[in-house]
Amino acid sequence: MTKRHLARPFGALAAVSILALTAACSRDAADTETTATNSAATAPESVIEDAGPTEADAADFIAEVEKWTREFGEYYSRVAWVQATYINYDTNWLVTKADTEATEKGVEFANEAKRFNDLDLPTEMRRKLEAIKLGVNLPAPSRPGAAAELAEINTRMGAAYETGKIELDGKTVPRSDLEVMMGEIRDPAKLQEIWTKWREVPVTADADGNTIKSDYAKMVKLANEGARELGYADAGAMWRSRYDMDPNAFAAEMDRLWGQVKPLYDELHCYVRAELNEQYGDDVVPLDQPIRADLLGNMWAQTWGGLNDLAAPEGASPAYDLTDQLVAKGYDAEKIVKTGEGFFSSLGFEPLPETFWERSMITKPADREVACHASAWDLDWADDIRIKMCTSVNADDFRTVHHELGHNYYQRAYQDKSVLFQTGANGGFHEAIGDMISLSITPEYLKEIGLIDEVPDASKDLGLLMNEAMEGVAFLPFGLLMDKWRWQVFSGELTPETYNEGWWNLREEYQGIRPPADRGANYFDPGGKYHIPGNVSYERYFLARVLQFQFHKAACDIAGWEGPLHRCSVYGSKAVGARFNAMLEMGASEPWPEALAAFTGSREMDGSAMVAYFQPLLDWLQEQNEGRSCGW
Ligand code: X8Z
Ligand code: ZN
Repeated sequence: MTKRHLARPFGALAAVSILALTAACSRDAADTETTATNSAATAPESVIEDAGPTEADAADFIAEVEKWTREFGEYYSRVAWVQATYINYDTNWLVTKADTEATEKGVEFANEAKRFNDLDLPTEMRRKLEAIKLGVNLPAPSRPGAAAELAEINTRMGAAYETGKIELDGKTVPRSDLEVMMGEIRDPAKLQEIWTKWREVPVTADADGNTIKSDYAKMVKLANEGARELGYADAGAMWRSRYDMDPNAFAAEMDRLWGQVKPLYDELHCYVRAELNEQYGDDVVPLDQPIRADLLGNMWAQTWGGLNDLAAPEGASPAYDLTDQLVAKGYDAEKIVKTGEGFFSSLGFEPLPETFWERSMITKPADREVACHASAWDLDWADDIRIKMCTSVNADDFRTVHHELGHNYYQRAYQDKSVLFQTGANGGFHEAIGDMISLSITPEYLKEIGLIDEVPDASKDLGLLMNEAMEGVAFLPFGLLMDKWRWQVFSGELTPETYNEGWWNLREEYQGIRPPADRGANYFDPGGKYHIPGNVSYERYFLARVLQFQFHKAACDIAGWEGPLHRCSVYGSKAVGARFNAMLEMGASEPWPEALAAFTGSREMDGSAMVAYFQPLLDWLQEQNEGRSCGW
């Protein structure tokens, strides 16, 4: 698995990780205790026995880690890129090997960083040492062979997820097609069939008898052992430690934010359940039960845009369908990406480099297995930025392209920082950049770029807000529970026997949904979501949903917008671009509240901008739901 600082695809295949990467030049674990840094060897103090490490030792150590990270990180990223865009025996072998080395080195450095725990150091050095300690996404124990075992498991899980075959009506159907079908089909039996088949993959054994489920349990054991060696309670606590605050305080912060936005979700759930009840009747959608997960227009019921037609407030449909418009105006995948680039250019960002267009994978190749889950990459800590997507011409992918480009522009903005700081202020920031831009894709903007011919008037506002809510509001509890589940797994509260039960308990409690049929303990339904076998933490997306609206509001204020937030587009605002860039170029060099303040003036993540954005819809939903018995 990967190092946070190593390879840096955002949202990429498991093996690779997310943040930036790891550490420095080589030495194996056994040497760590005895090998002094260069300065220790030359500085007079270091010859005195028992003298503790000095600031100069720490500086040398950090420089070593930075150098190794820069060099190995680029190598690792290129190996990971080749594997993600051409999955086969050999590329899996290569990525496993690189991953093993990255983990071994990262763990070694993380352990070594602890030597400086008691030294009084300048803030920036202390921050770099903390980054080194947290640099491994999933730490392996340092005993020989453990990193290789963990890397093998993770490569196998990731590849099994991406290449798992699903047959429908006697034909193997590409996974991305199945995802689209979940938003289009309205036959409950067919939906249930696709939903169920998708979830056979995590429990289907390979030739050696491994399943995603059995591998997941092995991964948990190893990663926990590794995390404990590094001084964390478990791997979940390690993941929660990346937020410049105590891991328990971070969990409480997530709950606080959820409390702010939950009223939006509760009203939306109540309304959508009633609409589904009208469509399918009491037997399929009883009004006092959680909603059947396969009916919500999405493979994971995480966003509900597939049901926009069904949810549209009467008389307030936006009068255009972005998917239809993209098709009607002859867009292809590349033109969608060009359009996204155009938005960033309008804010004053430099155009994407030529190499982006030469090296990105924008559509699904016909002749090989690839990891279709969208991701954005920075391969050389500089300008070799790319996206990897199996783009379809539809509104969903229009949004996802902006999301991915947000990662790329962030990566480019902080490229002059130390490699240890070349990541988001926190994980939520990285996911929120392109999403903030998406909120500026208003009808006015679409007209300006020629995608629609007429701007719907204010009588369509509720329809526009509803579409946005089916995306952003619907997502909130899913964004929250993914890692609640993982935290329970890593802490041992859930075991392989209770993985699935624990999953559905959370799905019911937070989302108010239920499986279409009983799911026994033998299933592993969380494994049907990319980020679980991929070991990509998910709290970042929940935070991004909140930050996205907070950023949007700040941007609209900077642009001097005075109308309703959902009609604000900051397209073309150089003032917004400049302030935005001030936050982006900081990377993780300062605690995230400083970055947040640089753009928004606030030092707290805050759900109130999201609530303000949706206020007119919330009022309307409350009226609609009057007399209904909401909840489950
Ligand atoms: O995984 C992603 C991105 C890559 S970072 C496409 N997202 C989450 C998901 O698909 O589940 C974006 C929204 C949530
Ligand atoms: Zn992302």
